[in-house]
Amino acid sequence: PAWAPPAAAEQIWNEFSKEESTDEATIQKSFIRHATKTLARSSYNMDQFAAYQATAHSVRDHLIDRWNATQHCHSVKDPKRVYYMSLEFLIGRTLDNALLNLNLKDHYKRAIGGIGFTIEDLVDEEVDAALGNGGLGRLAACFMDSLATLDYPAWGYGIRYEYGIFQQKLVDGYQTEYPDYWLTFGNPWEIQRLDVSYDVRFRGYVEKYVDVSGQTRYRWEGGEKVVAVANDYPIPGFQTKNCINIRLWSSKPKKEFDFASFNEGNYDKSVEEQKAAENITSVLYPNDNHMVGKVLRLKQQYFFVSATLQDIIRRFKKTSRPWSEFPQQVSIQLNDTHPTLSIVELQRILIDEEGLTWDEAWDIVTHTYSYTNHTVLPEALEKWAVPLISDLLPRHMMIIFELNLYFLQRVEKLFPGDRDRLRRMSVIEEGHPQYVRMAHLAAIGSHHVNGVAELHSELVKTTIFADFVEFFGKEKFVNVTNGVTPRRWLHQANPGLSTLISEKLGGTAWLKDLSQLDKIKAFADDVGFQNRFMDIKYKNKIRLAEYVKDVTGVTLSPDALFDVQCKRLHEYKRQHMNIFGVIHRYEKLKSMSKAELEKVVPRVVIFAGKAAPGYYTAKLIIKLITSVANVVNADPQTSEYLKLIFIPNYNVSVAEILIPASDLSQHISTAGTEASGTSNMKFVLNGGLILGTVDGANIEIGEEVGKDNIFFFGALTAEVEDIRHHQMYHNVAMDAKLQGVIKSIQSGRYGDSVIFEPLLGTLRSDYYLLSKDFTPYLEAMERVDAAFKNKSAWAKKCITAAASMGKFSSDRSIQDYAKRIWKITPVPTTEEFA
Ligand code: TH1
Repeated sequence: PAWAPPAAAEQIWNEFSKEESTDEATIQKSFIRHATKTLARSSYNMDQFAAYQATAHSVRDHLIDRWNATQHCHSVKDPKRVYYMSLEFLIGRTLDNALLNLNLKDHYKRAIGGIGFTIEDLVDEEVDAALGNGGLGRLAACFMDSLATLDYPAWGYGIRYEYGIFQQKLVDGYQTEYPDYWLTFGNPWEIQRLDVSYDVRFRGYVEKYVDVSGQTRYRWEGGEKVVAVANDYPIPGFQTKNCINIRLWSSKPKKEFDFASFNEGNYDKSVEEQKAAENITSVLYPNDNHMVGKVLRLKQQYFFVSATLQDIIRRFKKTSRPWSEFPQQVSIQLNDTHPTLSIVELQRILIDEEGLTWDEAWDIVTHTYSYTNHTVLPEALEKWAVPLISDLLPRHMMIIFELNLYFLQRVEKLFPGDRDRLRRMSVIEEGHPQYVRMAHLAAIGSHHVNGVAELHSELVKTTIFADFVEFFGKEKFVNVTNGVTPRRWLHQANPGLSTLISEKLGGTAWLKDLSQLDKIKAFADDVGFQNRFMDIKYKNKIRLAEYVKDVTGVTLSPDALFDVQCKRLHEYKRQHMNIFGVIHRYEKLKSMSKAELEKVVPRVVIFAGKAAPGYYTAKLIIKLITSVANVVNADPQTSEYLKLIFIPNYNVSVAEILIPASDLSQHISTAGTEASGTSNMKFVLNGGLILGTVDGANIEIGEEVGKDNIFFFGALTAEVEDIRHHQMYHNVAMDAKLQGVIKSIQSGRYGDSVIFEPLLGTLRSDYYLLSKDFTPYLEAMERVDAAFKNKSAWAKKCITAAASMGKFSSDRSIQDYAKRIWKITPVPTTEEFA
């Protein structure tokens, strides 16, 4: 039984657990209390970082009060909850975001100013929480912000990696990786819960036995155990008391120490086990859109799945409901296939530990889970070797074979004698070794499967899950177009524009209902408004230019067109087409007369992004960009007209500077390869235009902003396969302009061209259609240059486009999920809990 305060003490508890007030003196008192007591500093022993820490601890107190109130409220009301399981949460910094969401920014600005620090400086002291690779991880973070803001009873679950995505530095123009140990100076935003811990088993054996009622049953025994410890990350909603939680697990050894072994003098062996356990949550795998079948990654997945399910089940059991009510209380969303073992683990717990029949259990499982697919690229689809799973999770492997058998029996019944269909649909890919196809498992165990943009959701239905649509019916396969949080990506990253919009719309309500942005369209023709809008852009460009000067030493003119492509390096995203385009532009500039040059639109081309450490071609693209940059930026003949920048170590904080400063951003994936993209939404929301292919969410952005306010080019998804086939079997000459670019590289103009041969070699089979799309790409660029020359018309395009972005709030995405998939409703934290 839980402890309750004696009646006489209740008053004291109520009084002293209230959230602190936010007047200047109280904030200052809180800051100094944390500086002196939490950090053991004093006024003559402070620096900017300590001031950041003291501020963070002070803000954390507010977060925790709201966290407590929200969680208390949700325990009492006990609504259906959604759990968002994700191996990645790319949060970035927290201080500024928390201050804005809690509506405390101005209060802290004044209070901290009075103590002798500037809040903007302190914000810059924080290191990013970079527990994700790119779009998928950032999407999870945006979703958490929206769930909190919309008052949904939701928790995120993930892993507390000690090392986030590696830090990227350039050495001689090559990417080099450094460990991202983000916890060096502690993390004020997490609440370590040493009391919330679970054992997680690996390996061992399966025992068959007959229970008291004569039933044959199985239990998983032996092996080794590690402990999962909870760390809670509060996520405050915007202008609501609601504060939700991301629970991140870290691994600890079960036995602190093997004393017997130690006393025998075998020190090494006794710490080995300890090290192995801690290794599990040590590092984030740095591959985006690519599967690497490492055992440690599989261990991470099961570790996180097991701890999460134990936690969810413990919470469910508190209210003593029958198991049949589990799906009415619990909805679990799988962020890609990474947490798919959760489906098997729940089935195992229900039949092996809770004594349900297979069918009872499977019914519960399939009414609990839903799965988001984020890619159809074959190299990204997870498959695990059967021997690997058998060794690490023997009981799970049995259950996978069993559920596959039942599944294939149902397929056989519906499509008798169709052997090839059984082979295609099986969870097991036959071969030596066999593999488990995680996407099939996820689809079979879920009630809904969704893609992340209209086109992608169609591709999901017609490619990887075509057979599954025929079997389950098309209703199971739905679309939920991605979105981004306007709080971080406009209000926080672009305060100038946010203030202008609030002024025009008469308040900040639009930040919780982005469809209201539409009303800004009325000002698109207003020259006064255009000037203010473009002046904000200009100031953002100056801010970026200062940053670029700082990290690269190159000076940029804010009058140039800022053309940005920042995203993970990947051949399908075609950064090489962009750099080839830059080379083409440079060669052309070199051949121009003075008179011709005067008509040119000055351009700054900016790249940023990390390549997976093992992705050779992607790293070579970086080297090409930096090599060309060295030549271009040092050329006095062209320097007024072209600058080329590679910003190192792209992360959320860099994105917050980069995105609001772009005039044009490139989203130029081969049609059908980029599931959605989410930075495309952020760029347009911040008053930039897109140069893009007819792919992913670009298409829906185009529908919203209108065809005059986006620059589309290139082959369509439906044409891609034919083009590839044609290229393969007919002698198709490479695009002449692209040939010119290759000649330029091979001339040695950008250094020894031998190093680029492997990259140029990819153009022989040209899987990503650079040759086909190159001329259309350059033509689209010319349309951009022409449009940019007319300042007023350009401003109108940007304003109209930004004002059309209402659809792409992650609030809309979350409401889609809540209504159509999760069947949950908002539960606001009411006053009696605050
Ligand atoms: C990305 C998709 O590539 C991108 O188009 C999409 O906007 C984003 O997810 C959010 O939906 C993906 N990231 C990953 C990362 C891993 C594996 C697959 C994908 S798909 C590790």
